[in-house]
Order: sequence, then C-alpha cells, then structure tokens
Amino acid sequence: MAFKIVADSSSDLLSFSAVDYASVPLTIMAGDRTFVDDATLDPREMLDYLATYKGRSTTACPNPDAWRAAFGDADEVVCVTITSNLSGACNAAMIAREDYLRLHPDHKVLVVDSLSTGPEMVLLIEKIAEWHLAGYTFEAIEKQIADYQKTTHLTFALESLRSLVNNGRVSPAVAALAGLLNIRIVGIASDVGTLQPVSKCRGEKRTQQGLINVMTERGFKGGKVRIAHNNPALADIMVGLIRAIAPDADIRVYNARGLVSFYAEDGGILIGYEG
Ligand code: X90
Repeated sequence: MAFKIVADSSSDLLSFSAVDYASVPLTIMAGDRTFVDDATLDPREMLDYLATYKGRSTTACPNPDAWRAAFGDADEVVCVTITSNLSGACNAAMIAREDYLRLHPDHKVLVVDSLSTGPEMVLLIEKIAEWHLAGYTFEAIEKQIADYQKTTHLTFALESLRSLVNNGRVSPAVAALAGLLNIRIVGIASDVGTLQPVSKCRGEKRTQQGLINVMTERGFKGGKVRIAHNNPALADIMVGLIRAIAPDADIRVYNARGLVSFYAEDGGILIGYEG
C-alpha cells in the first residue's frame, strides 16, 4: 500500500521526511515575471521585486493536472488544500480526485479543505503522517481529521491587506472594517475559512499582545505551534511570549514561501496552533 500526502505550496512545506509527500505549487504573476512557488523560488528576491513593481499582480492555484501528477500512483492519497473560500485549489483537487479514481477505481483519495493556510495546514499534514505511521487506516484518518481540525487555529499579523484586497480575496467592506488598507492588523482564519480581522494594531507591542490574546482566547495552553513569517524579529519575540505561557510548547519557526509571502507581504507572520 503506497500512502502519500500531497499539499499545495501555501503550506510552506516543500518536503517532509516522515512519509511520501509532494508539494504542488501555486503561481504568482507580476508584470513579465512568473514565480512558481516551488523549491527553486527565492521568496526574498520575489518580495524585493514586488516592492519595486507597481503594476497589477495575481496568483493562480494548481490545475487538476498538476494535482493528478502529484498523486503519482499512490493507492492512498490524502490531499490538504488552502481554504476553498479563498482559492480554487480545493476545487481543482476534487476534479483531480475524480479523474484519478476513474483511472484507478481501487485507489483512495481524500481531499481535506484546511479552511486555512500556511502553518495550520502543516499541523494537519503532521497529524495525518503521525496517524499513518501509527498504523491508522485511510478510513480512520478520514474519520478523525475533521475533529482534529476543530482543535487547530490560525492567527496572523499583516502589515496591510493590500495584496489580499487587490486580488479580491478580502472584500473592500471587510478591509474598510479593518480600517485603512495600510494599517497593521491581527486576524484569524474564521470557521468557514475566510479572513476575519480581529484588531488594528498601532505599534509592535500591541501587535504582539494582539496575537497572544487571540491565541489564548481560542484555547491555546500548549501543544504544537508552527510559525511562518517574513519577520524574523517578530517571530523571535512571539516564541518568547508563547514560551512564557507554555514552556513545553512544541514550536517550529520558518520562513514563508512564495504564495504566503505574496499575500502576507514583508513583515507578515502566521501562527498555527493547537487549542
Ligand atoms: O488561488 C489562488 O490564487 C490563491 C489565493 C490565496 C488567497 C489567500 C492567501 C492568504 C495567505 C495571508 C494571511 C492568512 C489569511 C487566512 C485566511 C483563511 C496568507
């Protein structure tokens, strides 16, 4: 039985050693540049280019063929996608699933809509791998992943909502509620997988406290924390604040890859956690 986990590149996870794994890239387009969010991408170089580029920029999700190719010929595939509320990636994965099962009627494909992105996807991927390695069947994983999803959360701080609004991923009404486009906000992935602003934050301290408040309000007491960022200084401080609440928390910190960097911009941070 070949078991494989496949996720789109908004998870920021390019490779994963515990089980057979593939990352399927989203694409960022700006002017005459196309940035494929795979291992060859230099997110820093992309951000520097975007900072000087004043024209329109867009992103595109993987098409069904790209998902299909990533399934390979595994008998059992668990596919974890960015929230279906902000991207067509999940829908494309569902189409890929149908094609795959038509070709291989005895194979199994589970598409998990993360209703989130980035580090919350990482928590799901790690849990699926952990269960598989512990001997859970495909069906048991399918049965239990939704319950685990209810215990995981995503909170984030962004310097602005500009990329998200310009690409229609956040409505101008929500942005208006969040105040000026240009102010730093703390937000969460809502239960239906949309971006929900929680507070405007003037100043570093308020941002840090805003993030911690959201985490504790949503039940963080310890457990796993995964942090993707374009802001090493803030990431460091957040690790300290999290350790102050939960000294034994299992924390991992890493740079965001392309898709998340595009939307979270320079200075952004995403925190996935169990609560
Ligand atoms: O299909 C596509 O082109 C991709 C569109 C992705 C849009 C949202 C990306 C968000 C990245 C920003 C903060 C987290 C928001 C989470 C809300 C659920 C990261």
